[in-house]
Formats: sequence, structure tokens, C-alpha cells
Amino acid sequence: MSAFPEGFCWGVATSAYQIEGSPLADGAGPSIWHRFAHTPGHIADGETGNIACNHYQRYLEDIGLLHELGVNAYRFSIAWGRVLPEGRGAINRKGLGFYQRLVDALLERGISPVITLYHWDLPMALQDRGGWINPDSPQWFADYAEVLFRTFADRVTSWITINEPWVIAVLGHLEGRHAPGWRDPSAAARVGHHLLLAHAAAVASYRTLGHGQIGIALNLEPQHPAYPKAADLLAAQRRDAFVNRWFLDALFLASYPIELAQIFGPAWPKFGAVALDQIHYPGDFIGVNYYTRARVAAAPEAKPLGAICLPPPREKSTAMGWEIYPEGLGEVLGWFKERYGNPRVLITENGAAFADPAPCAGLVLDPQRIVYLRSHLRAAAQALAAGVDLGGYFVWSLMDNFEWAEGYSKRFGLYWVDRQTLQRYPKSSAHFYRSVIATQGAVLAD
Ligand code: PNW
Repeated sequence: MSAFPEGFCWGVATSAYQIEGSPLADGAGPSIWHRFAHTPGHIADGETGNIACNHYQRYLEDIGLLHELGVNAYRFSIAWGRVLPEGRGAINRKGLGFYQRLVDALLERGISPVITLYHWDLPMALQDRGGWINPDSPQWFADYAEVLFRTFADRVTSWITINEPWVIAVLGHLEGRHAPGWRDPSAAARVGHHLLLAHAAAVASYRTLGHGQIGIALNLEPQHPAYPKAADLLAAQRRDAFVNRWFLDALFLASYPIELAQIFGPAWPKFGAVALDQIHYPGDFIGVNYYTRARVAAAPEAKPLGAICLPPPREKSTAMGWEIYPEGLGEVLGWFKERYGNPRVLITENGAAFADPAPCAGLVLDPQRIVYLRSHLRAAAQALAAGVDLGGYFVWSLMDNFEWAEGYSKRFGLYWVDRQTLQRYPKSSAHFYRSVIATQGAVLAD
């Protein structure tokens, strides 16, 4: 018996700045990640996305890899600044042309494009106007989205507005670990709200221009008390409000968790009923990016959450230091059925970085990644059997790429990328994933 239904979406995921390289080619405007990576001290080993995987030139070869895997869907993102170098106004035909060629080549191979409109690379020209703290930013985004809806409406029927608003707000504007590198709680709170408004505006625009499915992708992570004591339980609940319910409750319940006002203090704006009504906009599906859980301990001195996360034991840890915890995927999927009305869900990212060995006879042996993927795919199959409306699964990532602040030091790919030659080599996990797809999950039972 196969574990996944006919028509299940099998894919892999990437994002523009992480794989394309040539960030300024053909008239593209620079992005905040281009600027951030070129400011010393931000990225491990001083790396940038200048070359990345050179997918901008090698995209046909990479579509060959997708074909080899047998995926029926490919999630990638569009670099806003290639299409609109100033962020608004004049369209750069050459930049848009790259994505038109990519989409056509995917369709020729029978692979459905799943386009992420925003995977963190805001045009610098918009950042110079305040970026996502500017109250006009939702409209900038909706106008940019409209260009793409008009260009691709006839050929692309799956869209993701924004990737991981929490990471943009918190890592980008509160902790300063991602572009634009701010450390400003009040900015982070407003950015989160504007991202939700931007999502809502793009969904509304898609209703008039497109006839497919549109959603948002959230990074979701169960928060468990480190020890069975009241203080840790409360700390885990605060962190759950901060990481998960901030966006889930806004989208599905038209409210922000009350804990956010406590966590942010005076930096948390007073949102009126109208504002909350505007962010109550889930779209057609919810994208889940799942990697790990957190074990949370109360720590009153750790501002502003009063909580710290315990590191996992080394044998349960990936190269990112994230705990391998497949049960958490089932837990997250269960939230949708139990609390949020059983919407359609796509697992838009799941995967792991490990210290892979170099290729030997053309193959990279990565048994740990196979174990990781198999256990998470089993959790996904169980959730399906339990009635979760799960429509697809995307491995992060197709190939090793620019892992943000970690540079190229962390490898998430099903294909290994040689940093000297940029040649791609399959890992054994690529063969494993191909067999999962070919059997609709039947091999997971072995
Ligand atoms: C996601 N966190 O990022 C992104 O969507 C990908 O671009 C990225 O390469 C992938 O996961 C692996 O990191 C995250 O700190 C980055 O909780 C950080 C966090 C979560 C997701």
C-alpha cells in the first residue's frame, strides 16, 4: 500500500539569493542580502551570494536534476530586484526573462513551478525608504506581485507570498543576524504586521488575476518545557506565542497572542479591530517549514522572553545544532486540524544539514540525511492518515547553497555542490528521495 495519494505534490525547494549567483546581472537592482553579505562580519568566512550555485547560468542543468529526482513540483523564489530594480516602477525585461525561461523549461519537463514571491531579498532601493517598516511596504509588495501574476497567470497555479515572516521580523530586525541587520523591537513588531498586510494584499490581487492556489510559508517549531515544572511550561508557552502563534493566530483567528504585548512591552503597537481584520487572511493553503523543536527553560534574565533553549544532545543534532525530532512535524500538522479548521497544508521545507563527505566515485554518502528524511516522511504519512489535509512535501534543498549567515559551511542539499568547480554530485539521499517519489512512499515501510 502506498502512503501518499495520487496527485500528491512531491518537490524540492530553493530560493533566489541562495542559489542563483550573478545578483546584479542583466540590470538587476541590489538587494538587502547583497548589501548585508558585502558588509564585513555578517557572514561566516566572509562569503556572499555573488556566485552561489551559479544557477542563473546553470538552470537547465538543474532542471535536469529535478527530472532525475522525479519531482512533479519545484519551489523557487523570484528575486524582486531582478524584475523591478528600483523595487517599484519600470520592469526589467531581462530579469523577468530569466524566470520566464525557467518556468517554460520546467513546464516542458512536466514539473509544476511553485513560486515564492519573497524569500528575503528586498531591493535596496526600498530598504532606503525604510523597507518593511514603511507603511507603504504592503502596497509595494502587492504591486510587485501583480507584475508576476500578470506574467505567469496562465502557466503558474501555485504561489507562496512570503517565506517565514517570523525570520524576517526577528532575525532581520530584532536580533540583527539577517539582513537588514537591525536590533529594534519596535521595528520587528511593525515589520511582522506589514508582512501580514503584504500577504493579504497579494492574495486579494491574486483573486482577480489568477485561478490557482496561493498561501504563505511559516517556520513552525513546537516549544516544549525543558523540565516538567511550571516555570518552564510558562516559558514554553511564551515562546510558542512568539514563534508560532504570532502568525498563525493572526492569519486564522484574527488576533495576536496576548503574550506578544508582554514580550515586546511598549514596543508592541496597539492594533485596532480594523488592523486585525486585515491580517485575517490565510489564503488557499498554509506552507509549513519544519526543521526541529525547542526545549525551553525559564530564564528571567534572558530578555525579552525570559526563556532560553537548551542545546540537544550531540547524537540527536544536525550540523546546524538543531535537534532531530520527527514527532514535532506530526505535532505541527496536528495544530491545523485541531485548532485552525483543517486547512490545506503543504510542507514547503523539511531537511537537514550534515557534515557530508566529499564525493567518492561520483556519489556522496549521507546516511544521516536519509534517516532524517525517512522519519519525517513517515510522520507526514501518519498525519495524512489521521485526517490532516496534507497536499505536498518539499525537501530543503535541491542542492547545497548559500545558507545565509552560515555562508557555504552548512550543506542542506540532495545534491552536493563542489565549491571550486560548482559541479553537482548526487548524494545517496537523492536516490532515496527518488525511490520515495517513484513508489508514492511505499519504500518508507521497509
Ligand atoms: C529556512 N530559525 O530558514 C529558510 O526558508 C531557508 O532559506 C533556509 O536555508 C533553511 O530554513 C535552512 O536554514 C530558517 O532560526 C532560518 O528558526 C532560521 C530559522 C528557521 C528557518
